[in-house]
Amino acid sequence: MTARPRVWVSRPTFPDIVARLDPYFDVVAEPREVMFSPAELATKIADCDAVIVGLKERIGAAEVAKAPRLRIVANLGVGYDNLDLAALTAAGVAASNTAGALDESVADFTWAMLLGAARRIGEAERWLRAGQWHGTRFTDWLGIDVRGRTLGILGMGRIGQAVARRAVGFGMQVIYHNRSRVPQALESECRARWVDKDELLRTSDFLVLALPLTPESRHAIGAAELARMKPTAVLVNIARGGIVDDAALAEALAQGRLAAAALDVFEGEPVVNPKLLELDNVLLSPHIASASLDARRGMTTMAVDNVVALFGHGPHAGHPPTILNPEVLAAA
Ligand code: 8YV
Repeated sequence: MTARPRVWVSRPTFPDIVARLDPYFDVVAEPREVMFSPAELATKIADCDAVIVGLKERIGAAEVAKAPRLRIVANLGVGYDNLDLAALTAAGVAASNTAGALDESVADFTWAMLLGAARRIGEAERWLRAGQWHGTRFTDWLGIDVRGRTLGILGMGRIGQAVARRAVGFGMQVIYHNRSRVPQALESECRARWVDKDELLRTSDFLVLALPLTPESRHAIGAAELARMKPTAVLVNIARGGIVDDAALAEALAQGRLAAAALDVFEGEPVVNPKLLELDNVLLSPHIASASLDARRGMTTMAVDNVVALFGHGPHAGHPPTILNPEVLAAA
């Protein structure tokens, strides 16, 4: 009897969804959240035909060289800066992400953070819990309204678009910067206008970052960009740590050159720049924008679907739904 293909799942997800692999594969699912060293990771994937991994697992040329049977890396996330896609493609290994499974949930969370920063919710809650509420004056806790203001979006992919759609209900104008323009119907639906990056920085009252981390987008918002923003503006990063120069941001916030920030992602996370932690005008969350039950279950389903389909099973047999390097399938 030929051995069944082997799948490694790098973190505990939803056992009922992962169980859909059982009819076709031998599955090894990690019972605990573990941060694997590169050597441990290489050992884990060495004899696998497929792996389902998260952003903490960095897979590139060195790892695939040690995994001769590997056919697919299914990433539990829409961003895939943890994968060296060129190296995977060169080795004939397919890669998939979870585009479409989390966009709406991340967009909801983006608005929670944007409004939370604008209306100082984190700061007010800390103050209340510290037992400092002995009364408030009429002019205490003044925040910033969103209505009538301009929302800027850097990176108008699926998440950026979902954020833009919600802006209509808040009565905002939307401007965006992206390599390519979105379809005109969507621009009209969201009253969105393409602008160059300079106009985006200078005009936005709220600037949401929704672009992938690539060598080109690293520090897309650094000291020079922050200096071009309005001192009354609020910056929201739900994209990736590294897109913002966190040290430059902390300085701008401390000096009142930017009104506030809301950050779900950080350079070097889970370590957060201590200067950010000292500031009241920044709302912080631990990279949880996709952490709704529906989104995380949807992401797991999508990763499983990609693996099952690549091996010719299930409803998408032969056509994994969210492959990042389809040229690998064409060559197979
Ligand atoms: C993570 C994310 O995948 O989709 C992405 O790119 O950053 C998140 O959804 C999630 O935090 C699990 O690591």
